Amino acid sequence: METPTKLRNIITINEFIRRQEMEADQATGELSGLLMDLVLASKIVNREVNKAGLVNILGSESTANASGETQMKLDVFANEQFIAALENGGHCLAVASEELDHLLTFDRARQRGAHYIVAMDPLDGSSNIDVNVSIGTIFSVFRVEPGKRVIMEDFFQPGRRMVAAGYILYGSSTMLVFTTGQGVNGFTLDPSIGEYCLSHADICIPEVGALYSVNEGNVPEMPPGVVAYLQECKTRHNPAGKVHSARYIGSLVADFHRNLLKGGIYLYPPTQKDPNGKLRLLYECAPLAFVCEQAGGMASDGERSVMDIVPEGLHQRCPLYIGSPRMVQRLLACLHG
Ligand code: AHM
Repeated sequence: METPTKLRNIITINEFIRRQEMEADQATGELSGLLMDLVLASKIVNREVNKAGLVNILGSESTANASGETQMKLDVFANEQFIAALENGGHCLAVASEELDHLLTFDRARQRGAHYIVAMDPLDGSSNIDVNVSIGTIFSVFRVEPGKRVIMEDFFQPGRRMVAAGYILYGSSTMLVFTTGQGVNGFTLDPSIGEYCLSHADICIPEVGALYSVNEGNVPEMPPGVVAYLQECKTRHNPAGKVHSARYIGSLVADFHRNLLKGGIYLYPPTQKDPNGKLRLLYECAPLAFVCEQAGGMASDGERSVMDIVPEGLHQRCPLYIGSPRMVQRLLACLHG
């Protein structure tokens, strides 16, 4: 008789989140509930991303997002799914999204005395959607007073106050990586059972790597210190002691994820066109900075840790240098040297 497939060693994300919650003092289950709402939405988005080439969901939506860029249909879909899951779950008081000018507040969560708010980029790397290249979702979770009528200023908290952050990478497989401040763990979606299973426990970024990720087309517009650092990457005179490889997908989640696992640095410096860089602080830079720091890495805007920046706007931009700590330190030395 054949032995049935053993379930041993499989830890689903539900189980993991439940265990983490049981270990945390005074856990109410609210954060776990909210994370599970994000998990659910990500599975629905994943389903659509996977069949994006097969259905009439590609192409540009005529509306522009809060930053004036043309939205793709899948961006709109992802935005709606995450918002619906967060509203229906009742654990989230308000959402700020790359796709919305203003924040959205949820009455039911307020009546329940919920105390979390979420900032998200529902589908990052949108220019890659119609060419079948990896894209991602990024989220950050902050706490406010229970049942508060949330206003925009409630989102103006530094990354240090984040209670959870993470991303979903829709790539060759779909992964969810998150932190609640107790290290970083990665889960791979097994489509056959529809569950995220723990695949990358306690992720630690290598101290130094030999990958650098940057849009080198912007070099003529970059600060001289960044240009000097990039020059070093092409020699053996750098912390890795070897010539680096350039790897740039143009999907922040995918570029960050690769560097997190293999060791490397991602750079989006200020340019003449975008003096504050291109990326958004609240729902791109800060959540990845939280994940990166928790994995032993560093994230800086060139002056300070991204985690210390207090936002002044929902869609504020911020230069980003993020990845292996010795590489970010070397970049900062070049910037200030
Ligand atoms: P998007 O919101 O239009 O997708 O822009 C965000 C993306 C990031 O995922 C990526 O790292 C960056 O923009 C790439 O920018 P560029 O094309 O200037 O290199």
